[in-house]
Amino acid sequence: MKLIFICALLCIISCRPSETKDPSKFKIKLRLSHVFSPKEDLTLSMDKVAKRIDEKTNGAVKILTFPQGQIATYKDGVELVARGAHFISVEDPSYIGDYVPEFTALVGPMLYNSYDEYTELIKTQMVKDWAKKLEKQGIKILSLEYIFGFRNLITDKVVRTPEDLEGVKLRTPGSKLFIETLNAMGATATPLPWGETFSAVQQGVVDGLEGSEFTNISTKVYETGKKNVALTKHFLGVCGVYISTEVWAKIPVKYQKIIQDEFDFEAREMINLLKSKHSSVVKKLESHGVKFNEIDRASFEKRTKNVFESLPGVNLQMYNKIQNELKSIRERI
Ligand code: X3X
Repeated sequence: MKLIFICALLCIISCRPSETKDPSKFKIKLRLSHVFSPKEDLTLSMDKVAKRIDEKTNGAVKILTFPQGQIATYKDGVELVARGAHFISVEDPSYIGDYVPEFTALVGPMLYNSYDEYTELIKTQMVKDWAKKLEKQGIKILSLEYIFGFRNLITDKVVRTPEDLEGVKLRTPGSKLFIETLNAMGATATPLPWGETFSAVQQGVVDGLEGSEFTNISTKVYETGKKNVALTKHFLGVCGVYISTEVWAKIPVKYQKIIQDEFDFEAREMINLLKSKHSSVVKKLESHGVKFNEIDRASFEKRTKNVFESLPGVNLQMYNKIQNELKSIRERI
């Protein structure tokens, strides 16, 4: 908590924009925070976006990137945004779901079969309307598209059914959505920040974790000895990018456009990159001894559907709306 307040104070004191909307006089510094490691694509993407925005605004908009949870992340990062700090939070959409629960439903369990289904869904009027609701709570979405792969279970034992997860402790991020989902799948969810995950796995505090192949390869999860990956694809690993509506309103339109365009452009680049390298990443993981197995999908789907009823503010109506949209998306893509 202390860290959040120091960070908020720093943001308020040192990052005040010049009180002008004249682009030639305007300057702003924004801190961008996430938990990803230096070699992960998301980290590289955020650094590229920050650099290009700096160049294209001739230094007027400086985005200072803080990877690896150096400053506020997860729920705390989103809270800073909602409070109007000069801060950009890059997190799973379930954290903005604390403000508009539809966003938790949007990234609920076992919804998507491909990245494209999700990227088409977020273009719908339904999701645009949710974003407007979120703006009323002080949070503007700059992107919902920073995909980092489907999240699968990574354990010692081979997992095929919910019964195989009985008594298995799995690390998850602290989002209620993740905790409820992993419990519904049959495991015992153990919420921990990413920074504590490796030691928890190595010391046997947890029996495994869940994450994408891209997380596995870039952060060397395979070195923990957890070499069985059950292809549950229970979540699409995705981060949104969030900024305070108040801070956004202070930025001249000319610079807003540059910022928006750069985040949009890089998200598309990252998706294309991930699609093109997924099979080689899988092969590389296999060369490190990682084994992948299919699961009894119907059993996991049956269990996780209840999550759409058990989370605060989330309901089956939202699930059905999403499924309806997905049905028409699947017909046309
Ligand atoms: O809100 C951001 C994501 O949920 C982060 O997921 P997490 O904590 O499992 O971290 C994934 C890693 O790839 C970070 O290095």
